[in-house]
Amino acid sequence: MIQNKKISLVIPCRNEAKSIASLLKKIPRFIDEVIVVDNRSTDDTYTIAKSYGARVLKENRLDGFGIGYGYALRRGMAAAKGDIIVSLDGDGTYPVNQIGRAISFMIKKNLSLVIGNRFPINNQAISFLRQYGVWILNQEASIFYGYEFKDILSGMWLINRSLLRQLNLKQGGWNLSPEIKLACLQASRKGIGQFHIDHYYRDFGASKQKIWQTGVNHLVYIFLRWLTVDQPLTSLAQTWLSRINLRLARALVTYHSLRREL
Ligand SMILES: Nc1nc2c(ncn2[C@@H]2O[C@H](COP(=O)(O)OP(=O)(O)OP(=O)(O)O)[C@@H](O)[C@H]2O)c(=O)[nH]1
Ligand SMILES: [Mg+2]
Repeated sequence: MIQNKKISLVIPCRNEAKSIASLLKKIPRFIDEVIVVDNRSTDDTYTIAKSYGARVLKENRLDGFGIGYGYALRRGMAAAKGDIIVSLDGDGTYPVNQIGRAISFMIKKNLSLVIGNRFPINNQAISFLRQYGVWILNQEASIFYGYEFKDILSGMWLINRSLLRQLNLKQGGWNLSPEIKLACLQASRKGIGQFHIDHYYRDFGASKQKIWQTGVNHLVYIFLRWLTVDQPLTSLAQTWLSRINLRLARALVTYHSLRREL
């Protein structure tokens, strides 16, 4: 609990048996609830997380690329009871010890979403290629959405539960990460803040990331989302279409009533 706000932490995990214990040991006391969402792990992630007192949910769904990151996060966030829901990866690369400061920042500025921003990076914990990829996606999102994203792919964010309930999140794979930020932006532009965080090397376990595949997938997702969901012209076109339909319907009714009068 911080300033009367209940805090939930949601951690998506797949085969993180080697890192989850050291992460769970570091969870600060003000976190009221820890939810680990395990997605088809073949190692001891489930048992270890449970033994450290986390509530562990099992999620089986995977997207077309065999990733269940988004499904797991959506499941965990939906189950969370906190007023503020914090999410971060289970591989120990995000700073558990900076959650408290990020929450204070969120409350003080009255924000609904805080994105943990890893850039400029304080060490070389992310390869140059990945940093450049994130930069390109930041630029893309900023051009289309008019908001200067610093880290559109950050795996750490804090969200107000009432804002979360308004979002219609659909992504099951890696795209949940840009989706949640863009959906929040559309719902509450003034309610978004970015908070600089540290980022660490992955100590154990293999990366599940296929960076070229994921990168292109994000690039296409951001553009298509803008074009088909968020772009103002889309809603304008919908309004015009419904007006045209209405007029066509009226024309038919008038035609029939005039014919009857003849
Ligand atoms: N529940 C669930 N979690 C996943 C899945 N894939 C990855 N994760 C978790 O999502 C978080 C981020 O995955 P990572 O593999 O660290 O991806 P990354 O941070 O982009 O890349 P690396 O740190 O280099 O591996 C970690 O906690 C993973 O365990 C999945 O299919 N289901
Ligand atoms: Mg990672």
